[in-house]
Formats: sequence, structure tokens, C-alpha cells
Amino acid sequence: MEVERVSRAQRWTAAAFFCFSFVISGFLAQAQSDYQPSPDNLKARQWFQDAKFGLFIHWGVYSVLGDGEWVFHNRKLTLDEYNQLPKFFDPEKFDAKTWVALAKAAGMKYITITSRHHDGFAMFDSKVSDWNIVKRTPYGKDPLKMLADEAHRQGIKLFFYYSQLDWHNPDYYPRGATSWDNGRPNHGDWNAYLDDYMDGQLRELLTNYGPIAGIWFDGMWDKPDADWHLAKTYALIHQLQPAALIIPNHHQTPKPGEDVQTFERDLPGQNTAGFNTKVVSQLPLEECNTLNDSWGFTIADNHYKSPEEVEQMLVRAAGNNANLLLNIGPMPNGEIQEEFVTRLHAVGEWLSRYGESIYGTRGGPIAPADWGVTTQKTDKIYVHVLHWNAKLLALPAISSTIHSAKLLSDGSNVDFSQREDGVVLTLPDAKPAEADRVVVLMR
Ligand code: JFZ
Repeated sequence: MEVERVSRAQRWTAAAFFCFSFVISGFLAQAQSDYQPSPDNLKARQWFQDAKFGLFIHWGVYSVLGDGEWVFHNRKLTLDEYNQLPKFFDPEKFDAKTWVALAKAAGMKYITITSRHHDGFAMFDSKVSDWNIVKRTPYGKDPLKMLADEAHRQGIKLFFYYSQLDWHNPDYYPRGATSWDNGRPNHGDWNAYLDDYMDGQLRELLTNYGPIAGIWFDGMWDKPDADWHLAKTYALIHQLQPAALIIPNHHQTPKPGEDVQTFERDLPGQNTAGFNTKVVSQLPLEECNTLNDSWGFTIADNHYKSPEEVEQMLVRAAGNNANLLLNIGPMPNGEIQEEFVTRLHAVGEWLSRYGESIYGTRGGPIAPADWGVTTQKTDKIYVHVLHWNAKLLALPAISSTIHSAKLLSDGSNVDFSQREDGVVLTLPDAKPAEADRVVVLMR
């Protein structure tokens, strides 16, 4: 009897294992063209849309030169020249706790950090290649591990930016639009680059750092016509961490397997930057933008946005049903410059008062316009008045009946009249340096 039960259990295990491996291999082999997001993934998308605000961090050995993350390319350096940079990268002031606490103080719910940028330099402990922070720098430690541990501890989610474009690895061949003669040979193994090197590193990132909220890809635009083996890479990610969101900065219509559509320095559908798509998909949306004009640490960039400008940027993103991923470029010593810190604290203070009209909302029922935007949550419509000097603001018609209108800041009543062709609000005067007058409409 005992024996019988064991063997039956074993048969079941074997059968289950057979089915499991069949499903997994089938899943991996098959294109993600009939991609059905997993329940965990769908839940993560909801979380993402509710989160609204994230911290983008561009940090790498390029930070040493204080001239942005494109310095390798912009100065047309050779491999031999650039290879010296890691020797000077020693961020003795880096403190994961401080970074995570800063993001939290700013009211941000996630961090997206460069695990490697176009220079291909891994800012983490990678066994796939020694072109990484542990092997090549005097620092010798893995800051992403410390950041991941700290993010988990403080309850903030972590995404990894990963550049598919590579200016360093010879197997990134044939090279792309941004290539220059930096001393790489004129041959290389593209398939090895994708399947061994890139997928190998992604496997490390999704295995060794606990739950990762997603991968933020960048650089496909360097070789728009190449076969990037996307189905394979995306399947690998979803297999290793089903909830992880794939966010590609390829500036194209989303492809199967992708979970969030991102827009660089632009609101969804507005292509002022010149390289974004005007197609806005049904996926969760994100806008990334900079706090000054740069991504990576740039010593000569003093063009900081004011706290009010940043608050308005966040509000406009939310009103367009999108998140804002706001960037800082920390210094090579691991510190974050004061100009970033004060602005992030100011936005966090603003969010502590107005967060209700941002977090957990979706784009409102009224189309975004020059005067401002709307967000909505259950029975509330938040009218964000960003750019309007007149006393009366006439909004387009709203299908539901409005029962009351109040200022979010102090709960005072706002006079309004609803007619078939619109809603007219009598606005209070704007206070000096007030980024946003928020009127809450109850429907
Ligand atoms: C890309 C990166 O090149 C940049 O360094 C930064 O990481 C940013 C978030 O993403 O920026 C781009 C990408 C593509 C174009 C321009 C900037 N493009 O196609 O013109």
C-alpha cells in the first residue's frame, strides 16, 4: 500500500514535470506574438499606473568626466582611452539608503537605474564579462545589489535600465547608426551578443537581485532593422519574473510582449522631441524627463527646472494618463548634488498635500488642454488648473452630474454651474508660485 502510493506520486511528479518542461520550452520557442500577460503581470501594470512617479538614475563610469552618458561617443574616444575610466570610478560616498530615502521623500514609488548604458559597462557583478564595476573599478562592489536590498527594505520598487546598444562589445556587429571607429574589429557575432551576452546579463539581473519591477530597454533605435531576438528575450524575462514589466524606449508602436509604452521627453502622442511616435497604445504609459537638461552627471548643466515646473510636469503626465519618470545623474563619488535634492524634497512636500489627485488616478474625462488637465478616481474628478489667469474657466461638457466643487488645498467651495454644453468654474486667485489649483468635482 505504502509502495503503491509512492509510485503513484512519482508517476504524477514525472507527468507534471514532463508537462511543465513542455509548456516552458514551447513558451520560450514561440514568438510572444500571442502574448497573454500573466495575472501577476496584469497586477503589476495596475500597480504601475497607480504609482505615477518614479526616479530615473543615470550613473556609470562616464560620470567621472562630468559630461553626460554619451561622452564616449561625443568625444569619439577609442576603446583604449575609455577603458581607463573605470580606474577612476570610486564612489566612496555612495549610500543606497540615502538614495532610496530621497526617492521616497520625493513621493516616488519606484526607481529605474542604469544597470548598463551604451558604453556596455555593467554597474553590477556580472559573470558574463569582466567589463563591470566589481572587476574594473577600485570600488570593487556591486551598488545595484545594495540598492535592490535597500529598495526592498524601504518598500520601493526597482527597475533596471538596460542598453541593448553597445559601443564596447565587438560582437555588437554589424554596428549601428551611432558607431565610430573606436578600435573594434570589423567582425563580430551578433547572435552571441544577444543570446549569450545580453540574455546572460538579463538572467543575472533577474536572478540575483530579488523581485525586480521591470526592465527598461533602450538603444534598439541604433539598429532599427536588425533582428533583436525580442521574442526570446521577452519570454526569458517573463519566465524568470512573470510580474516584471518590459518597458522599451524604442519610440515605436508597442510590440508583443511589451507591457508599458514610454515616451522620452514628451507627453504621450506629442512628438515635440522629434523621435517619439504619435501612436498611443492601450498599455500603461510613461514619460521620462530630466531635472536639468542632462541624463548622466553633467558639470556644466545648470539649467534646473523649478519645483513648480516639475510639479506641473507630473500633473500633465497624470492628466495624460501617464507616469513621470524623473531623472537625476549622481556624481561619480556617489553623492547626489544639492540642486537635485532640494527640488525633489519640494516636489515631495507638494505631493504630501496634493497626492490624492495624482496617486491611483487615471486620466480624467476632459481632454488635456493649455489651461490644464483632469485626473479621476472613483466618484471624483480633479481639475488641475495649471495655466489660466481669468476668473471663469469653462470646461467642456461632462456626462455625469456634478454635485459639488471644492478646492483640494483647503476644502472651500468653488462656485460652479453645469449646463448641457459645459461646466463653468469660478476660480480663486492663484497664490504666488502656486503650481496647480486643484478643484475636486464630486459626481
Ligand atoms: C536615450 C539614451 O541615448 C540617453 O542616453 C538616455 O539614456 C535616454 C533616457 O534614452 O536617449 C535617446 C534615445 C534615442 C534618441 C534620442 C535620445 N533618438 O532616437 O534620437
